[in-house]
Amino acid sequence: MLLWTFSVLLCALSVAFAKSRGISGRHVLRQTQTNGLQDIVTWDEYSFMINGERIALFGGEIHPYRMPVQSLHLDVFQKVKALGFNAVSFYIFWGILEPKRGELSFEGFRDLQPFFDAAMEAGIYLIARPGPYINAETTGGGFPGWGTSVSGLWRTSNSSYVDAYQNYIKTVGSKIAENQITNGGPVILVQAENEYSGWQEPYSEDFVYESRLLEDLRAAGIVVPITTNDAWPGGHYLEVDVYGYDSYPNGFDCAHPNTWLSDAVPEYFFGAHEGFNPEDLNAVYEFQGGAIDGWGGAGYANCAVLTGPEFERVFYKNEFAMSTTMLSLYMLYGGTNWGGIGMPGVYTSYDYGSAIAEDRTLREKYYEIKLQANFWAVSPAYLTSRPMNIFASQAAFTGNNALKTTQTLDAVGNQTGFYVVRQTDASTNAIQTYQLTVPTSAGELIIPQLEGNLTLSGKDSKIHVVDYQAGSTTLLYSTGEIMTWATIDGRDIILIYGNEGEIHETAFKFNTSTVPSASVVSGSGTIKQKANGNSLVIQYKTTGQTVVAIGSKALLYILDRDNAYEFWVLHPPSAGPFAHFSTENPIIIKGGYLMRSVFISGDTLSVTGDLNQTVSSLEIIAPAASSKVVKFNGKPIHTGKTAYGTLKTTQVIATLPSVTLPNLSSLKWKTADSLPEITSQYSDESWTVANRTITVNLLGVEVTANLSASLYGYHTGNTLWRGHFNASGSETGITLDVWGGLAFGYSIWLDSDFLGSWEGDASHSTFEGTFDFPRVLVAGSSHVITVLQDHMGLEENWASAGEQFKTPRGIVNFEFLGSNTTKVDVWKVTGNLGGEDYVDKTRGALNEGGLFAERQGWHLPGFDDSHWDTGSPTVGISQAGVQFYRTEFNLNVPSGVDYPIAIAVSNTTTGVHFRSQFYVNGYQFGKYVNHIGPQTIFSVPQGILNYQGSNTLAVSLWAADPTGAELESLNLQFTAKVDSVMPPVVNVPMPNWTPRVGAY
Ligand code: IPT
Repeated sequence: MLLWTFSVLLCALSVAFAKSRGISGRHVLRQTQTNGLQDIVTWDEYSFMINGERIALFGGEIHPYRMPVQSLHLDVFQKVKALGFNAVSFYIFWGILEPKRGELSFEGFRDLQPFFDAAMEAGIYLIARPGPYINAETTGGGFPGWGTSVSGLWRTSNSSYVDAYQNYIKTVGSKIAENQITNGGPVILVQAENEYSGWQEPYSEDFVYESRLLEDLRAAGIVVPITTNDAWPGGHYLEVDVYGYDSYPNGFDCAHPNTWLSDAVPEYFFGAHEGFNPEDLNAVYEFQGGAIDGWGGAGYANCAVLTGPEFERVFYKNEFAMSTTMLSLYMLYGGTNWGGIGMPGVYTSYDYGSAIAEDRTLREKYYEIKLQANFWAVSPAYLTSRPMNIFASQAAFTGNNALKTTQTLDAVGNQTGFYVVRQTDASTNAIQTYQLTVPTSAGELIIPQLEGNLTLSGKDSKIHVVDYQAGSTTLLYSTGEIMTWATIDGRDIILIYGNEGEIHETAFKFNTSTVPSASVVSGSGTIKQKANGNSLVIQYKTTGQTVVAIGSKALLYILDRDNAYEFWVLHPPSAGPFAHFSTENPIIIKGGYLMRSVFISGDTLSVTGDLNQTVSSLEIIAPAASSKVVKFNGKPIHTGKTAYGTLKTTQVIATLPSVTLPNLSSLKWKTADSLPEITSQYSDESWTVANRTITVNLLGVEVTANLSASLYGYHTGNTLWRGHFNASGSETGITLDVWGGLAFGYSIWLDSDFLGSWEGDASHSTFEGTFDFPRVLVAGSSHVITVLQDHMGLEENWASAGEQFKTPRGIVNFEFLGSNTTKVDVWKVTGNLGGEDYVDKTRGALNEGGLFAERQGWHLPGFDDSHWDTGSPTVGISQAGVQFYRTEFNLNVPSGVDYPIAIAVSNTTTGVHFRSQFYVNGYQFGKYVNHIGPQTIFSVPQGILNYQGSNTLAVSLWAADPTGAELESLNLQFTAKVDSVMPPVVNVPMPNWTPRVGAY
C-alpha cells in the first residue's frame, strides 16, 4: 500500500514537473542518467548513450526459438545490419526452457549463446526480454505447461507464482548477464515482464510484483538499464529505468490490407511520454512491423501489404516526428511456430509479413526501411530533437488542411529542423499539392522557391530538412528526402530521393555570396538552378539516377525510390571485440540483392554480398586509396571510373545453378495405421489415469475440470482420451464438450465404431457435440469411448492476475444420452510419450504430440518401416482415422547459394476435413488443416533439411470424415534463389530413432 501510494505520488509529481519545465526548460541539456550500476549504457531525455555517445536504437524483434538452426542467426543479423539498424530485441521462452519444473535446459537449439555471439559478430546490440511472461503468440504466452497446475494468481506478487519463476529468472538472468555490454557482450537493455498493462478484475497493477521482478533481475546480475513495454502509453510499471510502450496502429486485419482508418496515425504519444517519463527518452519497444494472421486468415502476403512500404513511410516517419530515439519493430524476422510453439489462433508460419520473410528473403518493406534507417543514422541533430507542434500539425507550414506537418527541431544544436508531412486523413489516396513555409537560417522561406508545388500522393509521408549538415555541406533545405550522406576523399556525397517523377528542391548554403554552380555529371535528368544570396537553389525531378556536382565539394545523387532502394551503406570493422559496431568510414555501394560487409586492407577493398540476378554491376563510392583493388566475394573484380570519379564494376555475375528437387509423388512411401487405439486388441494399460481436478477462474467464470490434459503433464500436440464404461443398454449416444483452442477439432469412436467429428473452424476454441451410437449396447457389456482431439496450444495470459493460460485442454463435460445412470468408470489420457519427461531431448518438449506414431517415434529418421505397406499421403485413406506416412529423399544443393525450400500442399478439394502434420528429419515443421487454412506453403529452413544428403519426411493424416481423406498434392519447392555468401549452415542434430521402451 505504501509503495502504491508512493508510486502514484511519484507519477503525479513527474507530471507536474514536466508541466513546469516548459519549452525553454527542454533546451537545457540534462545530466546524463545512469542506474548507478554501470556507466556504459546511460540516457537522458533525448536518447540512450553508449560509452557516452548518443545513439538512436533502431531495430526489430527476432525470436531465437522460432529459428532452431542457430547457424542461420548470423545471416539474419547481417540482413538487419545491412538495412541500417543497430539493435535487435528478443523474447526468451520460459516454457520451452523449463518444460518440467526444476529442469531447465539450454541444450542444443535452446542455447542462447549462439544468438548472442551472432549479434556480436554482426555488430547488433541486443535487448533481452525474458518475461517471465512474453505473450508473443506462444503457447501459454511463454509460461510453462506445468504452471497451469500451480494455483495462485500469475503475474502478481502471489508467492506461488513468484516461487515458480525463480529458477528460470535466476538461470536465464545470469546467462543474459554474462552477455551484457559491461562484460563485453551485445546486451544493452533488459525488459522486465511484457505489457504489464491490464489486469483481470478486481485486480490492479501489482507494484510489489514489479519491484520484486526488478530485484530478481538485479540479483541475477543484470546491471544494464531495465525497461518495460506498456501496451500503450499508459504509465504502468514506471519503476523501471527507462519506461516505454508498444503500438500497433494499423491493426491486424490482413484481409483488408489497403484499408486504413482515417485517424490511424497516433499523434499523442509524445505528449503521453512527456506525461510519464519526461526525464527519459521517448522509447517505443514494440512498434508494428507486420501483423499476426490466424487460422482461416488472409495469409501473410496480405499482412505484408497492410504493413508495407506505404505504412512504413507514413507510420514510421510519424514516430520519428515524435523524437522516438528507441524504436523496435515487431517483428523484423518472424520465423516459424514449429512443433507446439504457437498459441491457439496462429498457424505454423510466423512470417508476420515482416521486412525479412520467413524464408529469410527480403521484402520491398526491407528496402523502404533501409532508406529511413540510413537517414537517421547520419542525422545526429535528430538525437536531441523535440516535436514542437504535435497537437497543431494540421495545415501547419503548408496552409493546406488536408495535410499535417510536424516540426521537429534540434533542441540542443538549435540549427536543424525536420518537417514531417503526411495526409490529415490517413485513409485517402488523394494527391495533395503544397508549398512549405518554414523558418530557416536565411529567414522564412516559401518552398519551392523556383517554381511550382510539392506533391504528396496518397498514403505517403516525407521528411523535409532545414539547415541540415552533411559533412561540410549545409543544406539550407531539401524537400527531396535524404537517404544518406558521407564525406569520402574530401567530397560530400549526398543521396536524395523521391517518388518517380516528383518535383523537389534542394538549397545549399555557403559562407559567401560567391556560390558555386551545379552541373549534371551523369544521367538524363535536368536541373533548374538559381543563386540566391548565399545559397544555391536547385530544382529537379526524381527520375532514375542523375548525379549533380555542386562545385567541387559535393556530389548529389538524385534518385527515384527504386534507384534509392539499391544503395547500401557499410562500415569496415574497426579493431577489438566491438569491431563490427563501427559506424565510421562509410562505403556506399549501389547494386546487388544484399551487401553484407566491407573490409579494407591497404589498398584493397573487399566487399561481400548476395546477388539474385544473373548479371549486375556495382557502383562503389569508397576512398580511392583503399579501393585500388576491389574484391567481391573474395575475387578481384574489374572496376572502371564513372565520369564523376566513383568506381563502377562490370563483371559481377551471379551463379544460380539449377537444382532439381525430388518429386515427392514419385518417391517410395511407406504407411501404417496410427490409430490402433480403436482396435479391440489395444491396451491402454500404460496410459495415465485421469483422476485429478482443477478449478480455474476464466474471466470471472469458474470452470472445474478433471479431464484437462495439462493436469497429467501433457501440454502440447494431439491428445487422446479413453473412457471405459458399462452399458445400461439404453444409451443412444453421447454429448461431449471438448476444449482445444481455436481451429481445434476432435473425432470420437465407440469401441471401433466411428461416431463422428467436430472438424473445427477458425472461430471455435471449444465445441459441444452430440454423437449417436450406431447400435444398441447390451446391458452390462463394457465399452470404451476414444476421443482424439487437437491441442492448439495453451491460451495466452495477457490480463495479469487472470488464469486464462490455465484454460483446460480436454473434455470439460460429457453426458450419455438415453441413460442417466451410465458412468465412466475410468478415464485415461495420453499426450506425448513421457509427458513432462519427454523423450526427445534434442528436439525439445514441444515437438511431439500424442499420436500413436509420435509416441512410437515413427516421425524420426532411421525408423525401420520396411515391414510397412506401401502407400502415400496423396492416396490417403477411405475412412475416418489417422494414417502415417514416411519417405526418404536426397538433396544436393551446392554451397554458395541460398535456395530456401518449402513443403507445398494444394487445397482445391473442397469440403474434405483433415489435418496433417509434416515432420522433417523428426522436426515438426507444419500443421495443415485442410478446411481452415490458410497456410499451404510450409517453409523448412536449411539445417532442418539436410541440403547435402538424406532426409526423412513423415506425414500424419487425420481424416475427420467417414469417407476419409488424402492430400491432393505434396511437393517440395524453392521459394527463392539467391547467390549468397551467407555464413555456412550447420545442420541441427537429427538423432535417429531408437527403441522407445514402454511406448504404448
Ligand atoms: C503485443 C505483445 O507484446 C507481443 O508479445 C505480441 O503478442 C504482439 O502484441 C502482437 O503480435 S500485445 C499488443 C498487440 C496489445
